[in-house]
Amino acid sequence: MSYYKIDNLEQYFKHYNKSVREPRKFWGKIAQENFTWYQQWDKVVEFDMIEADIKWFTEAKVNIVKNCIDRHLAKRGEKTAIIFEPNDPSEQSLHITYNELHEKVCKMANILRDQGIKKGDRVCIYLPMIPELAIATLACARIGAIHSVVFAGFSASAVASRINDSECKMVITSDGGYRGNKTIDLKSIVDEALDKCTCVENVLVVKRINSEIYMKEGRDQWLQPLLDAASDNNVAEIMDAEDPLFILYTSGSTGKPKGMVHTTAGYMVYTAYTFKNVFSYEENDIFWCTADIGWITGHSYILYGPLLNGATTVIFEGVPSYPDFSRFWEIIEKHKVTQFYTAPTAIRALAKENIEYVQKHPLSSLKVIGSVGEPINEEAWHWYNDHVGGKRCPLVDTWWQTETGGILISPLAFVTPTKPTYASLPLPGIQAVLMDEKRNEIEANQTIGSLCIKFPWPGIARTIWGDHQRYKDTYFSTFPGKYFTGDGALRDEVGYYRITGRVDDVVIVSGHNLGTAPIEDSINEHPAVAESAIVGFPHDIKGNALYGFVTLKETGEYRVRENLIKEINQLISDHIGPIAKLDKIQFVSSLPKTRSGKIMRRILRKIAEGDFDSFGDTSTLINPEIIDEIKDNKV
Ligand code: 7RM
Repeated sequence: MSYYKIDNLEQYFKHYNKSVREPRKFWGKIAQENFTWYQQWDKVVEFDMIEADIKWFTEAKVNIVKNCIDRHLAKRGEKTAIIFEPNDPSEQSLHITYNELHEKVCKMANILRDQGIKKGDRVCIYLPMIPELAIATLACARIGAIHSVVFAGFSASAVASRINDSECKMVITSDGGYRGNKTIDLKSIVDEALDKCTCVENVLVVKRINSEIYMKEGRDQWLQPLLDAASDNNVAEIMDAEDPLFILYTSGSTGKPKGMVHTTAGYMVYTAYTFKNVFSYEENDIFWCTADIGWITGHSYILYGPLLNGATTVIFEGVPSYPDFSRFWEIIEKHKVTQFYTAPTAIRALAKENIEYVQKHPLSSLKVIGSVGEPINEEAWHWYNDHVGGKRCPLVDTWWQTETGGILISPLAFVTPTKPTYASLPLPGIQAVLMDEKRNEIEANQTIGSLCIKFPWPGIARTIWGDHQRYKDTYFSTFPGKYFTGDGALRDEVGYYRITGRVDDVVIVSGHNLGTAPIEDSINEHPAVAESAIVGFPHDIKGNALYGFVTLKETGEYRVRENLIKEINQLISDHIGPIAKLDKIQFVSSLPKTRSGKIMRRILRKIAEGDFDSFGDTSTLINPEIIDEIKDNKV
């Protein structure tokens, strides 16, 4: 019997139970039967959940790109691997076959080696959603270089800190990119970032928008001439199962972004398995995930998961609103997309527009629709289910994190009955538990708790780049011996999970996880600002938006509030990116603080949400009188 594909609910429970009772047999069999290995593993899993040491498939030798591309060539060489849909619908879309992808990745891999990139070196990829982004990423993995893809919306200082943290030797970027009716000047952002970096030796530049750009002598090279001269004959690097595959930065509640490290074999097995089952993938399906490859969702479900299964995956360069709000629906119709995977923020934005945008496109090719990134509210769930899924496609609400590598809790299409706003049941191998404030496991259903996972799964991130202690502290110390997700969840009477949101100080704005601390840090740089506290509040389109409470220094110079608000948002844009700009700013005379000097964000959150009913226990405040002032002047 194969464990790779689950066909019905009864089988799900069978596989789930097997995965708990005999995890080694379960994952060993899946790994053995569905991938190409140079050498078998010694042990399926070894772990210490106190020290946060986790290893899967030790001693095994493998290359993930051989599994994504080469092994499909005999059977699927002429099959489309990637459909590229450009920003502008009048530009031709591209169909890249597995044979062509192989050739392109091999050439790119040879260029990287020629430029001195070796196994274990870090390469920063800062590209728009064009085929070269996929090709560069896979080329790194082919030669064992660790890719660090940075989303092309990040500012120069955010790029610089990511490059420096992992000491990247190379940056791969483009002259620019198209996004709706705008162009973005990626190369100049890289130039500015590199003023603050000494580790980068080479910059390779893809031509996309044909803009005039600065090329630094001895550092920057156009990619095309190198590709023209490159051989397509490339021998993949033989990797250890636990060699790092990539670093992907995610914001935390405090301090600098965390460089989550994913390793080769476990990530490969887990993304392939979850892709296959959650989306019920079958040969000849056309899979479209609208995320950017710069996020984990794009890594796992645009690139690795689909390609490992020999699927056809869509890469879309543009935005849902350009040239108009029918763009997504037009693409589904045009390419006969069978699985469509997007975020609640996009659904809410599109649901606000005229229903004709969606109605004028037959979406009959669709079989499965998916959601990811934040809790999907009931209204959005029904709109998506009724108008996009036509009430006939299962809607899979997939809960997971950058740290988890792949989907952990989700319905399996055509297997798990769906329930609005519920991510439903944990996948096989995922031992989810809810914990109460006393750190005890909650046995009963119909309760809310902190969501933890008590046994490792193959896709879990292994460490934070350069800071294993922080990894341990962040994920394994709150509930010793368990992986703490940072999310709260409710479990219903049949064991379905509903994710309620972050229990720490991260706000999800339009699906982007934003740590409030770094935003506060950048505001506080303004000469007029004394202190600030940022919280999220519910927003129709973005899911959450940011509300900043700011105290000013008593210099009396900054009387023009409008200018101050602009300057504050500019600082945020420069440091983090425009996505982190504040929707509301309120100047206050002081912030509610506890005796130990901690800002009581709980109260600010309530005020920002407009909930003045009860502020809970305020006895530890040194300045309780401030609550009324803040409340009365809410913006
Ligand atoms: C994949 C991704 C992770 C955080 C996570 C949650 C929230 C993600 C859902 C969700 C409710 C969902 N990685 N989240 N998916 N909340 N329902 N289906 O988003 O690292 O960027 O974010 O996102 O809070 O902890 S991420």
